[in-house]
Amino acid sequence: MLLDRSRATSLAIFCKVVDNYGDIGICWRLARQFHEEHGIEVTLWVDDLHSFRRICPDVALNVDLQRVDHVEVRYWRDQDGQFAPCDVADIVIEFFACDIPPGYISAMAQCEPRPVWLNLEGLSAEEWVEGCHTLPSMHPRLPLTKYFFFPGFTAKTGGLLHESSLEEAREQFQSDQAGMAAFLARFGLTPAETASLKVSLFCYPHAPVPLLLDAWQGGDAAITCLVPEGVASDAIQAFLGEEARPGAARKRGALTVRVLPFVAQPDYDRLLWSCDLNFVRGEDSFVRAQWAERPFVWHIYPQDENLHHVKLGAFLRRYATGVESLSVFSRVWNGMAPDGAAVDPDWNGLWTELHADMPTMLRRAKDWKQEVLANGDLVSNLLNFARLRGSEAG
Ligand code: TRH
Repeated sequence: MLLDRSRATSLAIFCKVVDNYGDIGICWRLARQFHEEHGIEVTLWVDDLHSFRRICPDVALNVDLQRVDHVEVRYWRDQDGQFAPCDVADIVIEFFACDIPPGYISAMAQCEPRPVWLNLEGLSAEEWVEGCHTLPSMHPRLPLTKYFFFPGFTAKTGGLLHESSLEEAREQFQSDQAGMAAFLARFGLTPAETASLKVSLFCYPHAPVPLLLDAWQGGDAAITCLVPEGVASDAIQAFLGEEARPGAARKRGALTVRVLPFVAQPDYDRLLWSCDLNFVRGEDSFVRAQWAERPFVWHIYPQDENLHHVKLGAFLRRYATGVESLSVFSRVWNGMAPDGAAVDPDWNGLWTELHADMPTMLRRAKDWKQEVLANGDLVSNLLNFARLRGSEAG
């Protein structure tokens, strides 16, 4: 019986965890959304169940095959040579150009019709992305074509991961002050901390956290900084004067620092929705902060030869229009001198400017969200593309 790939009903995602939680964080969101919103049978191949379990505590370790939230999760270790055409999904996604098992590729080549094979790339606001989005690449030996699929911020890209139920959930949460206070109280926040300016802090270890904490401590505004365990540990430990474990907290001057446990993904969204300002990093928390409709500052994942500075600049040119203080603050936060010159940043000044611009940042956050959501969501865009390619092949 010939399969009809234009009505694709199954999908495989291959995820290699290079670092941290973003790779699996994104793949897990993709997997759930394909199933929940489009009824697709999803198999998620992942090579690191420990990272996965941090963001999704239902995941069991050292299990080859498990079902989590209706997604088949396969522990990807050495399964090459074990694949037949019947194992191949209608749509195959390799995440961030990870090399999927050669045996799976051979099985794909034996399928009739062939699956739609996509390489889902990393997110960037750079202009070249539009020219590369959906470009095909022929396999050198086998009758297979792989397509590059780029998430992005414009209509000529694949858009961003965004669940259809997200807006309603966020609006409901943010309009329920008592519920939000109860959520924060779970982490030990006192009423005074809940009433203060709440900042969540998620960044890489090289961020200049001690300097920012100094500025906050000596400032006028009461600030509560919520830091997930394991983030900026040295700086947080120095501030606390004790180990930065969940529950640890200390007030100095205007600043209270409180260490939070690393929570499951849905609670991390709620944390972003609860705070007045979010410091986020990488790719996935960066996108979630955009959906929170709250001001945010991005710590970008570092790359060789400071390539990430180019990416940061590209994003700020699109996002920080009309909010110069955010642009300057973000560059300095990421180790980038504002005009390419070496600077000894004045963190009090940077913070004062950013703080004063927070109402403008809030308005920008709302407008930006409407702008990027007009491009559709990544999962729907990807499925439409795959089904179109599938109908051409069939
Ligand atoms: O963890 P990251 O640094 O991941 C990075 C980036 O994705 C980067 O682009 C990639 O190349 C590199 O990994 C390999 O930051 P990111 O992308 O924000 O992912 C964090 C994930 O962790 C995200 O899904 C949110 C989730 N999270 C929780 O579930 N609970 C928490 O308490 C926190 C702080 C995060």
